[in-house]
Amino acid sequence: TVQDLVVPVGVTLDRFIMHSQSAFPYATGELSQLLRDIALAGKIINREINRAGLIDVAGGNGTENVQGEDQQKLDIVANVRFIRALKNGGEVCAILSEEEEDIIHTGNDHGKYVVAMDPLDGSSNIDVNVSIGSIFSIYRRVTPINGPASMEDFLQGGRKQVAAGYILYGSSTMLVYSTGDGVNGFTFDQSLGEFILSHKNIGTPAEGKIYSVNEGHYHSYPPFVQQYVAQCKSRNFSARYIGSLVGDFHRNMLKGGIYLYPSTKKDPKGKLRLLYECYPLAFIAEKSGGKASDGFGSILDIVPQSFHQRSPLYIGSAELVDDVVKG
Ligand code: AHM
Ligand code: MG
Repeated sequence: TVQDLVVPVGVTLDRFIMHSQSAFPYATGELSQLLRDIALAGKIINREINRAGLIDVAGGNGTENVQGEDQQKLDIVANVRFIRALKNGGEVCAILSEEEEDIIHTGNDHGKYVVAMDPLDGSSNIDVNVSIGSIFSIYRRVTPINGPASMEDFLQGGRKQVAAGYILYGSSTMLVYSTGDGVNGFTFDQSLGEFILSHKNIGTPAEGKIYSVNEGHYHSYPPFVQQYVAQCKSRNFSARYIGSLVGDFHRNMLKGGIYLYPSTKKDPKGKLRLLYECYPLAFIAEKSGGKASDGFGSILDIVPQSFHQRSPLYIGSAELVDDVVKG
């Protein structure tokens, strides 16, 4: 398996992917190429984010950037960059994005994969220089090759993901992903322009002392969540909430903790989107030894109905998620 390979910390993402592929003698390399395309999109978005504060400054000379494109908000920029990287890569026949109502056909009808993504998550943090992330979820298509992809390719359910992950634009930029066999994290080395394996085979602590929830909405949460939050306080947990799912999830995965986005009176089904926020992070959580629940069962077992459907999310260290769900 991938985890049995002797790949030392410090190798580049490309080398890691090459090694991983050699562990599966029949792998054709298309998924590997797709992961490289996503890494490329991450690098490009990282570059845009890094000079985000200067966009208005540069915009003073006109409304177009150097490529002659209109200056746009970062989430739109990220969406365009992601789609372009996946189109050019050739492995993906269709994309579902938080930014667009319908699926986007890439024109690569021979592509074997579809990708659901949130190109830039953490909207309240985008314009204020706080951590944000990109999230992606990959399926092997079920519709016949050489024809157009359709809805059923995206509504296969969380257990059918062949790979999922995220890019965190934080104090450093990281790509974290799993192809189903362990979770690995790569830190972007700006000077080399490469993602470097820095967090090998990540395992989530079974317990933890951090809880991440928007407590401003406390009075609008269901009673079992209110009780759990009260329990966190009586156990002297630390409250940590960035308001960027990727950042909050990543911290809790490494340190031990739980992230909660319950149903509220305003959003009875929760706020987060099942296909490109909950599923991919639930996949990473489970593959790193953690759990993800909607309050009833595993997020990955929810049968999807529509592209942009929402779900409550309780995710992180296994024992903490169990505590919420047991009530
Ligand atoms: P977005 O897709 O509009 O960015 O919303 C998702 C984000 C998550 O990253 C974050 O955890 C959550 O919304 C924060 O919501 P709230 O401001 O209600 O606490
Ligand atoms: Mg989002």
